[in-house]
Amino acid sequence: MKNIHIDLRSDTVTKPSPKMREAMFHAEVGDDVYSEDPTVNRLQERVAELLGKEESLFVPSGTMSNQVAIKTHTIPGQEVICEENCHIFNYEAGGPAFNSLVQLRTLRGKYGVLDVSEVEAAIRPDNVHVTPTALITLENTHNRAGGTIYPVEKMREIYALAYPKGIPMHLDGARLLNAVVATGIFAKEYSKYFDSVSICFSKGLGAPVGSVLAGSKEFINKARRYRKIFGGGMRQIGILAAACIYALDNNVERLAEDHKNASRLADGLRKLPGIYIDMAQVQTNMVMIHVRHPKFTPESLSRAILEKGLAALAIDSERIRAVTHLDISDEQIEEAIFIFQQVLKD
Ligand code: TLP
Repeated sequence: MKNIHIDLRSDTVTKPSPKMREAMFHAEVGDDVYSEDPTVNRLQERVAELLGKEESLFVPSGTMSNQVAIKTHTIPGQEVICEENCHIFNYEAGGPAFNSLVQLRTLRGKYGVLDVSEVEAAIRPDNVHVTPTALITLENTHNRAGGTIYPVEKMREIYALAYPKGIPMHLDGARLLNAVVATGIFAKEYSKYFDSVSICFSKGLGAPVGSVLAGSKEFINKARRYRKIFGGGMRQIGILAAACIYALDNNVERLAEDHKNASRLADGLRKLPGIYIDMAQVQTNMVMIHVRHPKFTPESLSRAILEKGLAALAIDSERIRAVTHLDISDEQIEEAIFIFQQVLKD
């Protein structure tokens, strides 16, 4: 690995701060498989309250959270509707097929947002030939769409369609708190349209590990069993939950700084030759950098900036993704713009 000086590959690269580590050091612990870890219980109560759900469950990762949710909502042979660029479809290693024996029905969204009429058309009729629709999943903020915010009224429309048909909804809210901070809309307001909601602490919130899945008491009871089957029943993990509680207390409001940094980065880069940035997409802590340069592809440009200590991921044949987070300062954003300038000039 090159010497990375500015790491914009993801907000997952954040490292626990000394104060977060101190909170972890002092955490009270117990055996969480027996539901006896007081710090985990405290975190779960707080997240359930934050999301307006009866209960919640600590899991090791966002992937496990989504996978446990899909397993809990479905039975083999069913279909899950999702947006074609969502994390569940693109980055969970085929988990829905592997773990739950379900197929995904992907729909194309705009900025990750689905049109309710397309969702309606995708819901299967009651017919022996077709795969029953068991679940609809949405993502907020939407990662591959560039950290875009899912408008709450669009969620409400899909809920109004799904609820009377008895189709549950799951929200991959890995970065839901980015949307909350950017819009001022309460987390509960987003999550009330969903039967289950997953949030992550290991992204912009800066914890080393941890996601929480929230839902009804009945849903969480069932999910707890699947978490155990998936190998996610852990023991004295109050030390991890303490990092998440610290993040809730200290690292939520400051997400606004990451959003400001992403805007600044986008604004600095969009003026460079061979670079296109859709500014409407820059809503939270990500910048999708379209490379339209005679000399560079996303891959070769990301290699060239890495030579100068700046890391960002080429995510497809058109784009580099840059993600701002709590380990990136204002000065580093200016430096990142400068590095792009230099490389594109050379
Ligand atoms: N996203 C990671 C990579 O997996 C792509 C990243 O660098 O952005 N939901 C969403 C929306 C996510 O962006 C991620 C992680 C997850 C779920 C999974 O979380 P983890 O990595 O904890 O399994």
